[in-house]
Amino acid sequence: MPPQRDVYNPLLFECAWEVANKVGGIYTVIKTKVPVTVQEFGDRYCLIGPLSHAKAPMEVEALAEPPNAQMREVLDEMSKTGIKYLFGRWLIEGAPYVLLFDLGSAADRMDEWKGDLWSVAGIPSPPNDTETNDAILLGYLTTWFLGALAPKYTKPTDPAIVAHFHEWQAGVAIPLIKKRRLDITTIFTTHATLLGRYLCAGSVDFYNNLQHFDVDAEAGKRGIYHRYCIERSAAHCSDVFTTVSHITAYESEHLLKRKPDGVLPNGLNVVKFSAMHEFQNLHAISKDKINDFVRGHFYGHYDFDLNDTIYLFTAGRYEYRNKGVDMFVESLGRLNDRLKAAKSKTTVVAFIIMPAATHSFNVEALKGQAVTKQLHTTVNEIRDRIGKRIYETALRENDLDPMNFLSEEDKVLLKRRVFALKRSSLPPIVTHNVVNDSEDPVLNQLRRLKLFNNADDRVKVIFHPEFLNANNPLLGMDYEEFVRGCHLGVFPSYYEPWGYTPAECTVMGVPSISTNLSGFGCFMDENIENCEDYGIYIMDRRMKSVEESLQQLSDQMFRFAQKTRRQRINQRNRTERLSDLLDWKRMGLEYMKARQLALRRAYPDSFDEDDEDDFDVLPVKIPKPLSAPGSPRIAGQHSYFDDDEEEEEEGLAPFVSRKAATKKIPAMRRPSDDTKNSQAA
Ligand code: G6P
Ligand code: 1S3
Repeated sequence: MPPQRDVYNPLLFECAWEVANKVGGIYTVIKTKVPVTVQEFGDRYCLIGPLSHAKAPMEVEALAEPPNAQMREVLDEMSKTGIKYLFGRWLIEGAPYVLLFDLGSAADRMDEWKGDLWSVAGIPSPPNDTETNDAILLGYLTTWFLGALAPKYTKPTDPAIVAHFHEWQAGVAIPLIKKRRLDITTIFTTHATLLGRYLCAGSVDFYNNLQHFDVDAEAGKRGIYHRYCIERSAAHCSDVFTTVSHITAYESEHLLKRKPDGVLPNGLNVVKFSAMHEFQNLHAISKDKINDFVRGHFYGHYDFDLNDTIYLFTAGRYEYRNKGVDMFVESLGRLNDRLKAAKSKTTVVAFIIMPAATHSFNVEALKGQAVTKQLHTTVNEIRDRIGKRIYETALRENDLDPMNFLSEEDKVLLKRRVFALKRSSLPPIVTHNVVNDSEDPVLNQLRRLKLFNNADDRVKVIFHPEFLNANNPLLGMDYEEFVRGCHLGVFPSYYEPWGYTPAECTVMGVPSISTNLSGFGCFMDENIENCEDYGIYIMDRRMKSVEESLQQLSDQMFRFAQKTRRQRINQRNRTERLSDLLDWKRMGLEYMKARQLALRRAYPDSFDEDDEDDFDVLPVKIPKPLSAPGSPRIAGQHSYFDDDEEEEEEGLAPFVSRKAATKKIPAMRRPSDDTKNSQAA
């Protein structure tokens, strides 16, 4: 008979490599989700991860001991055997408990644990893969901790334990928990598949061949068979297996050979401004800062009107093909041709923010900022001097001759500054000295397309091969500030399980282009009719040829570039109103459902009979949308956990669920960009 536990007040442990340890997107998932999870679990929630001695001191406040006696006892026992850890509060909104294991303190057990992993789960581990070694240490330490904790809760009134693991690096614990039959219910969420990422980065027609890959052989060829085994066993041994989008669910079904039980889309912690126009003001303020940078970067060639300039950008990890940078650059070339042919006065400045290996900033880029800064300072000084002269003269004389106010010295000074603005070269297309300049795919493509920032180019390009931060001497803005100042984010990804970049744009009221191969793009398409009205452009990379997709992308950018300021303002207002859709207050419901399912599978007898009927709407109601009057309404929420036998029988619906298609945010009543009724007017 299955054990009985208090399934209404369980303990929740969430384990990931990126707990208090920023590496990539999973950090954002976990960190932004914490407030809603803490709201639900309070002190019954604890995150588990590896201890990074470099990052943890900035992120975690150490506590003398854990709050409950059971955890204290277990950690004391572990500590006596030499295991080191940091227990404390993660200093983020919600301040959850975190338990970070010092993997080095368990390194002497590595060989024993590797042998055990092979004998209990058949998972091999080569000697020199540090990432896998670390994953094994984290997995064994976590299982040790949870395995010692679980027997301390054995009464039917004791809380059940839910352990939620993210990605293969945290996944080793799952087969161990299963093999050791620990009284813990497990959830595994994968945010991508190892094989999917590798295969897509090559030149494979991935989505049309998903069913046909010889997965073991493909993993072997790429030297990741052992990692693949960890990922696959975590998927198969978990009580509930989930991923972040339908498209990755489809991929997981074929590459990991288990159809996910549910989809847990990524949310954001949406902070609403009290006044609607506030985010528009922030756009204007941030855009001014980008304008300053652009003035400097294009010094000597600053012959375009910033009032008629729009800023496009793409950003993320430098995965040239997976993140669709190849498509972006190619379509910039086409956009340039089209704007020129249309004799457009609009200038497009396109930023590519992706870190590559560099030897710091290049001199030309730095010089541009320096000479314009000098000019600015000189102009301000002269302005002050002229102000004083006018004041003095006006007090004494009736006849003011403005020609007299600029002194000869000031004229000379000004001329010197203006001469410094002359340059023989074109404004650089890259801000840094790239280590592999001649092999860099972005630079090579820009060169091939002759996008050199010539005077007659309507599309100017700036490749910034470093993530942004406010202390950067060139573009001294943090990422959020930069995004707010831009007009359109472009993310034509080929492999993108979710895609936080367009989601972040949306909550900041910045329109974006994503694709129907990204989790975000599919999610928005499922939930909104006429996405484009809301500033959500979705490029078709699934049903169209590469050429057709490129054409569509350059059409979308061209249409956007033709919008008037008023139309852009209207569109931003609509985009921003979609933020409720992406708020964890709503997205978090899917996590609740995953936990409910895990608890029901492990402790079916612990649920009240009456609960059974509620399963379809597990477990709580969708909170009221917070949007301002006139905002789009969320008509319903599709849940992957909805009990739909028909769909179950048919297999996983590829990408878009039939159900979801019927529950969309309605199309705009006024789809045209009518300028008269603008809310921002
Ligand atoms: C915001 C500001 C306006 C400004 C506009 C510029 O809406 O509140 O004052 O005129 O941005 O928009 P644009 O799309 O031209 O950057
Ligand atoms: C993954 O990070 P990535 O950029 O390698 O996880 C993210 C969080 O779930 C997701 O947004 C992204 O699409 C995945 O690819």
